[in-house]
Amino acid sequence: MSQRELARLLSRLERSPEILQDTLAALPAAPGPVQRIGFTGSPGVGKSTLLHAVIRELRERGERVGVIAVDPTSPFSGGALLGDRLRLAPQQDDDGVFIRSIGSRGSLGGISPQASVIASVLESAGYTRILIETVGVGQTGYDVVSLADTVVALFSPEGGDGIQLIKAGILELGDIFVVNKADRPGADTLLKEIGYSLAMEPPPPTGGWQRPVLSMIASSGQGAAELVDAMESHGGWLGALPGDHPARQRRMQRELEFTLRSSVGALLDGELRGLLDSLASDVLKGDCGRWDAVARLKRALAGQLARD
Ligand SMILES: Nc1nc2c(ncn2[C@@H]2O[C@H](COP(=O)(O)OP(=O)(O)O)[C@@H](O)[C@H]2O)c(=O)[nH]1
Ligand SMILES: [Mg+2]
Repeated sequence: MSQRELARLLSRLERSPEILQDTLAALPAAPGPVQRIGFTGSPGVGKSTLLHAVIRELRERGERVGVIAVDPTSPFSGGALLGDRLRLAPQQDDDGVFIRSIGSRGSLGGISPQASVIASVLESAGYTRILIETVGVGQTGYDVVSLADTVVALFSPEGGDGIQLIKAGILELGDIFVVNKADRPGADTLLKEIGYSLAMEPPPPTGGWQRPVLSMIASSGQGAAELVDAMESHGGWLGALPGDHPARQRRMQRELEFTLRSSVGALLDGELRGLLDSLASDVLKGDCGRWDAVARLKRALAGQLARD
């Protein structure tokens, strides 16, 4: 499938969700092993810059790369400024790189389901590495990372990230940790802090993977090869595990859970919004009890979910 055909197929799926199931079921299986890699970190930490360096490295290694950008401020996103377009230009001309961005809500029943659909389509079309850029934990990007086989968590000495680390739950989520902007003061300290925090944590229940903490200067590409090495190692480690290994079970369970949560959230924001609003008024007017309102919402939700 050419890039243009791919883009057209994805747009058609976004416009006509009713053809989704059949279209996905009819897609040929991915021709070989694929890996979904999620990149998460606060805005400004350098995710987009780092992705460019990673794309370049993966292309040099012969991989075909799909990019799904969820961060609305990302230069990959639609409506990018001219400067960003220029920055992206060489890679946009490359047939081995396909970039798709998702608006802040996602048009296929939420961001996660939409990202999941795009990833499946790209994998079927022979893209072997799917990079997912999202904003930091606690924002919309969090659940999207749960689609990833490998999670790269980014930090920078500029962000004051050190203290936030543990609260954010990212220690549990990340498979590879990157301190970006190693050219800035404080990078070494942050690197050590993350190392200590990981060492203090009880080992993750999934075990067996030593989570590396890498330092990088995304803007110059320094450290990109080491990061891609780590990504490949993690993919290899995960791929070699049996399907019933806890690490794979947890990943799949997380993906299914967040995809469902995302679908429900999208329904509450979309089709069920009107009902929600009118029930709220009814409760306030005393026409309906709150638990009755919740019960009616649940029934409507179940109906909508069954129709999807
Ligand atoms: N000094 C320095 N600046 C960087 C580095 N990586 C990215 N930046 C800059 O940090 C800013 C935010 O980068 P961006 O990739 O858009 O971050 P995102 O919001 O996480 O996607 C940009 O001005 C980049 O040029 C780095 O390694 N060192
Ligand atoms: Mg970005």
